[in-house]
Amino acid sequence: MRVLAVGMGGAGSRIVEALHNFENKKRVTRTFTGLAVNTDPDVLKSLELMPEGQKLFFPRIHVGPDGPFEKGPEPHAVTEALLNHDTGETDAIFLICGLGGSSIQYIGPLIETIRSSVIEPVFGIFVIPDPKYEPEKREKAIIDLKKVSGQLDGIFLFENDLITPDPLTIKTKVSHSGDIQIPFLKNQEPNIQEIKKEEWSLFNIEIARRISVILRAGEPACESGKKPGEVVVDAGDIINTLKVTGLISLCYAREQVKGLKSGLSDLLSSGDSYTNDESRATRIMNLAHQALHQYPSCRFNPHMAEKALILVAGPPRELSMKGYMASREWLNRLIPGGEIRGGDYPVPHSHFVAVVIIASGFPFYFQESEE
Ligand SMILES: Nc1nc2c(ncn2[C@@H]2O[C@H](COP(=O)(O)OP(=O)(O)OP(=O)(O)O)[C@@H](O)[C@H]2O)c(=O)[nH]1
Ligand SMILES: [Mg+2]
Repeated sequence: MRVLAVGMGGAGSRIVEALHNFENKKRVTRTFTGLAVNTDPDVLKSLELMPEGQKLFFPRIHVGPDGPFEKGPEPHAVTEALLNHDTGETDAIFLICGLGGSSIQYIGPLIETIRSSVIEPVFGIFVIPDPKYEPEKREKAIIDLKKVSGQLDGIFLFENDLITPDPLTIKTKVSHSGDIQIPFLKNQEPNIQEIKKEEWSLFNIEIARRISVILRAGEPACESGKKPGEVVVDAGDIINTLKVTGLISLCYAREQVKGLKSGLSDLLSSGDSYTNDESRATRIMNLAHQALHQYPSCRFNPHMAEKALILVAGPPRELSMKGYMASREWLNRLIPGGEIRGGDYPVPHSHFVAVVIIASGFPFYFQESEE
């Protein structure tokens, strides 16, 4: 599935960079091209791995005949820059932004301009501030969300207080950069000042990991030279799941495949699995439960979701049709809307089995209690 994206503001720009890095690392067909748009030149400068041509700076304050006035990114200029990257194969546009900050105000006019130029669906990927660190920003975030929700085809929500950096990512980061502070993993009073570049980057890696896997799974296998799954998920399945009036939670759990070491996977690729079919199926069921109940990207009540898509990814010999079918049936019972899609996504050299569940079409839980 091919996506063009605009990341607006601090969070948006950094998440676009994280997605850009995933895309480059995986070296498959291009699924993601993003622009980082900002009124703060320092944020753009900090995106070391993004190509300069994909960073757009707009001054916040302009000076007119009647004196200085505030004006953010110019929607037509952003749309034009975005469409310069359109290869004619774009399936959707993603707009990425942290709610509660100042950049979300520029998203409304941008959506209108993009919609007047393209027919592809436009989805939001929005971050909600952690209430422990930024209670006021979170309140503003909810107001922001209500303002833009009617304009988009669907909104992925990532609540920062639910994001748990993967222990393996932390290990790698620590070994590369020495001693890093991770306040949210320690029992200490949270302090926004302490969430600095390294910590945001761990959050953004988790967001990018989840988005990136659904984009790659929605790409025809023949294009990347891989074998397709038994039940193929295509871009249409993903887009139909994302097109909802309510919100979208991207739930994700993964487990490292034991006994696999680098290089060994190639030798074993035609061999047997380390586990029997029963335990492979059980592992997938467990991961599906964990994804939905422990690792959703935002809080939601599954009984209020309208649609879902379940994707089982990993080395082919570790996947199990039995596990996939059982998980899908479980999801079907749980989600009364009953519009369930799914499939498997073989990733031959992966060291992980992962289950991704996209649950969509539910109201934000504040609305349930407040309205
Ligand atoms: N996950 C994640 N969240 C972030 C990141 N940066 C900021 N946030 C959150 O997003 C909210 C909005 O922050 P920014 O995106 O920096 O805000 P902005 O739109 O640039 O506006 P300003 O407040 O004027 O800088 C913050 O309150 C944080 O909770 C990031 O890199 N990753
Ligand atoms: Mg900013």
